[in-house]
Amino acid sequence: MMKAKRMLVTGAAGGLVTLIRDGLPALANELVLSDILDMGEKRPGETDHVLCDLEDAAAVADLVKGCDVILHFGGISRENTADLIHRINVVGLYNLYEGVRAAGGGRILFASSNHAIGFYPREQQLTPSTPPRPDSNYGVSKVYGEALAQLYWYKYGVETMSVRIGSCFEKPMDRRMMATWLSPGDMLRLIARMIDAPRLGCPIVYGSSKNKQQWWDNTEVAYLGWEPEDSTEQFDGMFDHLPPDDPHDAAIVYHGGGFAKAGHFED
Ligand code: NAI
Ligand code: 15L
Repeated sequence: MMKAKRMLVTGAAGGLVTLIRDGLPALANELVLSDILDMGEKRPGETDHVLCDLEDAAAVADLVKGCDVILHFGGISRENTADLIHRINVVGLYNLYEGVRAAGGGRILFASSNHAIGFYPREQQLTPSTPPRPDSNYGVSKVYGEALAQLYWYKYGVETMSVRIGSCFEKPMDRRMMATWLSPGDMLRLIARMIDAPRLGCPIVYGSSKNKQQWWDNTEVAYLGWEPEDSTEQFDGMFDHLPPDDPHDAAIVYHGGGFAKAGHFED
């Protein structure tokens, strides 16, 4: 397995990176963790911790210098005001891509989200080439990120794997997550495939485990060689005590669940 020479991980104080953190040193010779918040004690295999605000273009440009792999998990991770989402997920992401371009490249994992396609009905199985249909301001920012990734690939040759992550938590927290759950182990194995790929290009990949219910079909990106190994089968029955879902409830009809149902954040 190939290792990154110097891997940067943003959003390192967040929930998702916390879950995979101890698996990251095996993927890189040098590992730099970054966030706007404190990341706690440095653990074995972590080369450096850098506090950095994605809004600070000069600091971001410095941060990405010399990194051949960047796992970009930093940012606003759920619905919020249009202003905050714009500042961090739009301008902050642009700062990151511009930094990478100025530094002469680097392979990026962009943590996109199922909320980029959240307004499709669940009865429709989606593929990576399904056009976006976001369910929130947050989802729109992920569509922007996927588009920025395309621009930087086709115009500047910067490779990105945009992962439309389902629900990456220790375990599913509701019935919907029985379909959307991505195990931390499968996330790590996907990162390893991205580092290993001789030629990555700019794919969109759905991030969910080998769950019984499959809403997303990754056949188009089979060249990555990523096969999820975990499944929510181990949690079967976990939500049986809850009342049955109302099939007409918007939170049940759409892929995006509660994000699709919620009203405008600022009303
Ligand atoms: P999180 O909210 O726990 O972590 C995000 C991190 O970004 C936080 O530690 C936060 O301090 C940092 N951050 C926020 N503003 C920043 C700024 N201005 N500068 C630098 N860092 C800043 O979210 P989580 O769950 O860890 O998600 C990580 C990424 O994956 C996010 O981009 C999220 O949108 C995406 N994602 C996560 C999913 C999941 O199931 N956990 C599902 C789909 C997408
Ligand atoms: C996301 O994009 C969020 O970051 C995460 O907190 C979950 O809400 C997840 O989607 C989901 O859809 O379960």
